[in-house]
Amino acid sequence: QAAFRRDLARLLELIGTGKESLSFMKKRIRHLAQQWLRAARRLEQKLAGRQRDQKHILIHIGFLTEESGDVFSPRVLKGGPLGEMVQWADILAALFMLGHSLKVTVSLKELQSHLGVPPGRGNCPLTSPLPFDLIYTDYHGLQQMKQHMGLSFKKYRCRVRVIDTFGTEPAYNHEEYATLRGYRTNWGYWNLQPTQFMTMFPHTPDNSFMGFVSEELNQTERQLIKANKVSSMAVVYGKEASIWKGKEKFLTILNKYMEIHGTVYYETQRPPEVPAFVKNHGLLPQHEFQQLLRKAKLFIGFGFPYEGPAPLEAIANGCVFLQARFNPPHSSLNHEFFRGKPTSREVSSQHPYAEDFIGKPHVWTVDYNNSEEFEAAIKTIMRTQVDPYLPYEYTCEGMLERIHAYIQHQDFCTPPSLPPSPKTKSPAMQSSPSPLALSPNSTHLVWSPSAGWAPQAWPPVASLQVWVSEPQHTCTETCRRRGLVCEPTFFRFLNKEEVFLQLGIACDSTESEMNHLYPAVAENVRECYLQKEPLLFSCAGYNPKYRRLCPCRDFRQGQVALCRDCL
Ligand code: U2F
Repeated sequence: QAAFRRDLARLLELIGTGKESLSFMKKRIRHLAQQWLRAARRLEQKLAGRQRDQKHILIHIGFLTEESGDVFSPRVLKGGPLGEMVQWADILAALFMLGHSLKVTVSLKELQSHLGVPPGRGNCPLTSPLPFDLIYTDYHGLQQMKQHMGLSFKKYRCRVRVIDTFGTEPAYNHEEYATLRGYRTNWGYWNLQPTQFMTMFPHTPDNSFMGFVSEELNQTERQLIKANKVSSMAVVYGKEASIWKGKEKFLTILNKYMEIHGTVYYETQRPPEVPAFVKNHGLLPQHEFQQLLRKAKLFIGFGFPYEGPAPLEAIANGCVFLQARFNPPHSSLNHEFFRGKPTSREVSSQHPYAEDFIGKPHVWTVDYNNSEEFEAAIKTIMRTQVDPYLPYEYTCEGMLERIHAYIQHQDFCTPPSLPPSPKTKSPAMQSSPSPLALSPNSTHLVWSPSAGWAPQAWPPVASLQVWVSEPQHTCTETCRRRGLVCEPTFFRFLNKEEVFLQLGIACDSTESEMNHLYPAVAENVRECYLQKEPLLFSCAGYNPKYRRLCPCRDFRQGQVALCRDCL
């Protein structure tokens, strides 16, 4: 049984020393310790003594190893990316607070010793069983494990969880398909279950949403913030000088109304990209940056960095976040930053989570090419009262709850249960009767109580709804429009010939093929397609030729990763 921890001191010892990145993470953990403790107590009460097994967990942070170049650590104090370290610090804290037994490594040597690979032996199978139930790592770490575990990597890869900031779509993950269809990238084709990849924001339901946390405020702090807000104070998002390049036009407009603050790293002199009218504080320690946000009214983004933690922190501290809409959206197909990343996701603004999950009055997404719209937004924001806001999924309790549920229920090592069937065509294409039934208003399918079969599924199948997409929509979008979320683990229940019939779709022929858009129907030619390869079940992707069959589910308010009965 795993027991919730009562302090974080032992974790700080486990993390080790010798790198700026590790010091940053430890400082963060120390600073948020009380918040983690309170959250753990609340979750403990909520779970009311439920059985939770203690797992042996290895956390191997590959991007911080010398062997992968460790380009991040030397830039921690120089304005380099901190988002990844924020997330790893929070993952460590959450796993520790939940009471699991942890080993943490940031070097190849330590990795080998924990895995039981004798030094210098390299690419051989492990001689004894892997001593970990779970391994949290990143793409760099995955590569290192593959190189040093030999054939054991294949055997144990179901225990791996990959922390993957921007996400990996199924089409890029499946080696053969990615190679055949041009989805091959530097990072993809690991043939993992797509939900083994864990993202920083809920970018795509094809991956699991891991997240991070932001500081929470108590009632007194909220009141203080409201009383001390300076309605004419703006902070610019971006600690690297390059972000400010070419932004004079916007800064000049903004400067007409507000005092502009920045936290841009510099060595001795003001960076030339930052105009003289800006009050630059230099790169601040994280807690001082939060203090600055508490006073400011506006946090303004100029397009980069994409999808970082800072806008959530700003909104949590009562700022309005103003950002640019990207039209056309940025993606791996048209933007250097995303090129080679294993996703075709279209990024519609600097921070799509802020835009879609939070929105007005906290978030304004406007067309920066239109100076009037930009200026009008600033004027309205200055007059608008907003309260500090933090979505539940970014609180410590929300993160603990989510990771607890994943650890209890996600099992990639046991094959999923399928309906009993006398003749099996392929694991993805069963010939048994459909366990689904038409909803009372005949718009979609739901799990039929008379199916006489209750699969060991998580999320539980009672939350399933099957909808047919419009030709120009992904399953992610199809579910979203119905107030639901796409649930890829349910695809296996609707990948059946009979389901087309139940949905009133006429099929002149039915083929089973590898295609990340299947199951789907090409309506004009009345051809139906089933998915042949379960690893390619995907919420992402569309083609105007097809209407897709989409598995949707409900979700808990403020915790999109979990369905209502998922805890
Ligand atoms: C993102 O990385 P960044 O580090 O650029 O993300 P930010 O949103 O700027 O925030 C990272 C943290 O930096 C902190 C702030 C955030 O938690 O509290 N900070 C600070 O300590 N001192 C300051 O003066 C200002 C901010 C993203 F997270 C990465 O995944 C991406 O790789 C990167 C590029 O898109 O953007």
